[in-house]
Amino acid sequence: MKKTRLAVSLLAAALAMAGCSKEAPKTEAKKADAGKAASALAAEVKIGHVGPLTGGIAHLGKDNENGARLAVEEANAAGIKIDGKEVKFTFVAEDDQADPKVGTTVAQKLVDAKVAGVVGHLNSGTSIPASPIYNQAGIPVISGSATNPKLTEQGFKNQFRVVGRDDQQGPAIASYLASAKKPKLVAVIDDATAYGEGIANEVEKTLKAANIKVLPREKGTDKTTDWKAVLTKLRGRNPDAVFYGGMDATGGPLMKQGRELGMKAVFSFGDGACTDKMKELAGDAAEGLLCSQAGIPPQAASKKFLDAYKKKFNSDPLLYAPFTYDAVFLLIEAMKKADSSDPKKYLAELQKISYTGATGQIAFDEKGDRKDAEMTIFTMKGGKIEPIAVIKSGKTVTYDEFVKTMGK
Ligand code: ABU
Repeated sequence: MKKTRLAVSLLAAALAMAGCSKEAPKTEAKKADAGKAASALAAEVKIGHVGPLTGGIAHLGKDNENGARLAVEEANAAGIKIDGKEVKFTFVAEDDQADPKVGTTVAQKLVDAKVAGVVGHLNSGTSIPASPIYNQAGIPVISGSATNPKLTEQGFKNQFRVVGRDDQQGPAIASYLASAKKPKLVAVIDDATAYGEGIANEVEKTLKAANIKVLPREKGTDKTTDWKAVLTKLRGRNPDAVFYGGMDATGGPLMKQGRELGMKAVFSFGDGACTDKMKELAGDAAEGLLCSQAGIPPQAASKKFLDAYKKKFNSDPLLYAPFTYDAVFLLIEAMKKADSSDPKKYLAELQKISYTGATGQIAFDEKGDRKDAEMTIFTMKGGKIEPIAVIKSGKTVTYDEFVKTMGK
C-alpha cells in the first residue's frame, strides 16, 4: 500500500515537472508579447542636463536644473507621441562642478548614457571644452546660460544657446554705465575664466571706444573671496566705476570689501553676478550696483512658466531657469517635427526651428546663437535686482516700455 502511494506521488511530481517545462515557453512568449505591446505604447528618451550642483555657484546650477526638470515633467504629463509611440522623457542630471575637466568627464558620461539631447552646461568655461565631445557624438546641446562667443564660433552644427553672447552683453552694460554714470576712469577685474575674462574684454573695448580711461586689468579666480589686496591697490587710483567679470559667489565679496575699504565707485557686473544673491553676499553694500543679463529678466517670462515654477519649487526663478526650460522644449519640439528622437534625424529641425517659449520667440542663426536676443540692465534696489532697461536689436527702451510691448 505504502509502495503504491509512493509511486503515485512520484508520478504526480513527474507530471507536474513535465507540465512546468511545457508551460515555460508559453510564459516566455506571453512576456515577449507584453514587452512588444509596451514598447509600442512608450519609448524612453533621455534628456541630459548639466551644470554645477556643488561648489560656490551651485545655487545657479540648481536654478538651471529646475527649469529643465520642470519642462521634462510637463512634457511627460502631456503624453507626447513620437513615431507612433508615447514617449517617456527621462531626466539625466549631472554635476560638472563648474570645472572644465569635470565638464568633459560628465559630457562623455551623458554621451555614453545615450541621451538624445543635452541642456547645459551653465558655464562657458565648461561648455567650450565639452562641446567637441557632443559634436563628435552628434548630440544636440543647448546652453541656457553660457555667453562666451567662442562656444558657437567653432563651427559645430549641434551647438546652440538660448541667451545672447558677451559681445552683445559687454557693450550693453558698458554703454549703459558710460551714459548713466559718466565715469572718467574705470577699473576692470576678472576671474580668469572663459566667461569672466571674455566679458571684461568686451566691456573694456567698449569703454575705450567711448574715450573712457581704463586701468590695467586686475585678476582673481573663480574661487577668490578675499579681494582686499586688489581693491586696496585700486582705491589708490580712485576709479569712478568698477566692472567685474565673474560670478556672484566672488562678485558679492568683492563689492562688500570695496565698500568696507571706502570705495565710492559704481560697481557693475555681467549676468554671472546679476542675481539677488548679491544682497545676501554683499549686504547693504550691494545697493545701487548695475548689472546685465543676456536675455529678458526672469520675471518677464510667461505666466504659465512662472506659476508652474513657483508651484513646484516654492520660489521664483533666480536667473536663467526660464531659458533652460525653453531649451528642453526646443529639443522636444524638434523631435516632434522630425517624428524622431534620433539626433541625426531631429537636428535639422532644431536648426530651423521657430518656437514661442517662456522667454519669447526663439530661432537660431547659422552659428546656433539665438536670433535677436534681448539684453537687460538691472540695478539693486531695496535688496532686489530690478530691471531698468532692455536692449533689443540695438534699441534701448525702459523696462516698463518693454513690458508694454510684451502685452503684460
Ligand atoms: N553667462 C554667465 C555665466 C555663465 C557663463 O560662464 O557664460
